[in-house]
Formats: sequence, structure tokens, C-alpha cells
Amino acid sequence: MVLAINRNSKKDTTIYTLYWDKGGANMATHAVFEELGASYEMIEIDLSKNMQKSAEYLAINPNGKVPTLVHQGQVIYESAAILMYVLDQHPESGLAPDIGCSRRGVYYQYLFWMSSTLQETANRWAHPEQYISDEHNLQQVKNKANDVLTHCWDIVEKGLASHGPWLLGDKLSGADFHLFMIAHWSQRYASRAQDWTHLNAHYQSMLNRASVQEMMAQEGLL
Ligand SMILES: N[C@@H](CCC(=O)N[C@@H](CS)C(=O)NCC(=O)O)C(=O)O
Repeated sequence: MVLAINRNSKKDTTIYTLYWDKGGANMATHAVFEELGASYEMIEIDLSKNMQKSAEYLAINPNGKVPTLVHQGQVIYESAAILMYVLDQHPESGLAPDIGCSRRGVYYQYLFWMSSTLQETANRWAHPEQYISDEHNLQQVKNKANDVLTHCWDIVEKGLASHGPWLLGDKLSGADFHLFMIAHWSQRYASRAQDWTHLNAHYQSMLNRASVQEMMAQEGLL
């Protein structure tokens, strides 16, 4: 399915193309497109049909995963990198702190940490078979991932408690959209973001944003 959102804005000449799957790691950038009022098209890669492993898609993203962004002929993969790239095209939005500002460092910290640690651990819990071939030990991988995930939530919870309500304090940023995405997935995990006071408040605030609601409606998640 191709979904085209064209807002006739001055950005129309630089329309974004995002390859996506329902509720996939595309959610954060998709919501950010809505938050920005950007023009974009979405090309569905149905993971349930294994479309991510088709020769056509692998030629675009050799990882065989979603999301992938194409912008001005350039292919970019990795959800956090895509998010940061898109926000750098829209400095006026204020969703990415200015380069050189100390908050920019914290923004990098959270996005890199979520990408390499929180999201990776979530994936280990959800897909232990990607990490071990002995199916008898899948539960061990899951148990360990669960412990690490709980530790990760504890880190974020303490950060939000001491200087929330957003990851960067009083200023919403792209990092909050990435956190929302992983927190949303965690509803089906044993270790859920929603079970922590400040994380749950963050999740609910994000969920209530019009941009997030629109993204969820478009992805068929409501
Ligand atoms: N680190 C990648 C992970 C992307 C990823 O794991 N995507 C999942 C969907 S949420 C996927 O495409 N899985 C298909 C597969 O592994 O075959 C990112 O953040 O972009």
C-alpha cells in the first residue's frame, strides 16, 4: 500500500519516502512527519508476507528491515538516524537542539543509547531466535533481556523523574518520539514502560499528541 500525504508546503519538492510496516520501527519518523506537517509518501513492506526479504527491497536496504528513508535520491536506513536526519531538515521545528548546544549532546546520548541498548534489548526479548540457534535456550535469552530491559526502564524513569517531563527536560524533541515507539511495543512485553510512573506519564502524553494519533490511525494501530 502506498500512502501519499501531500500538504503543498514549500517542502513539496523534497518529499520524503518512507518504507514501513504496521507498528514497525517507522512509527517514530512517521509521527514526526505529522508533527512537522511534512509531505511524505509511505510504501508498505508487509513483514508478514516477508516482503522485507524480496530482492527488490534488499536492493534498497540490504538489512532487510524497516524503516528505510529515501530523500533526494539518497537511501538512509536505521530508525534513529532517519529521525535525526529528517529533523535536521527542519531546524525551525525546535525538535532537535541546536548543534553546539549542550542539550544536543543529551539528544545524541538518548537516541544512540535507545538505538544500541534499549531497542536492541527489546528486540532480544521479542525475537530471541535471532540471537541463538538452540531453541531450548530461547527462554534464557528472553529472561536476560527482560532483566536488562527493566534496568533500562529504571534509567529512563530516573531521568524523567529528575528532569522531565521530556527526555531533554522541558523541551520536546525527536528522542521522545523514539522512546514512545519502544514504550508502545513494550505493552506486550513482561517488562513494560507503562508500569513506571514517569515513563507511563511520558507515554500517555505522547499518545495524546495529534501527530501520534494520526500516525497510529494511518498505520491501523487504533
Ligand atoms: N536497528 C534497526 C532495526 C529495524 C528492525 O528491527 N525492524 C524490524 C521491524 S520493527 C524488521 O524490519 N524486522 C524484519 C526482520 O527482521 O526480518 C532500526 O532501528 O531501524
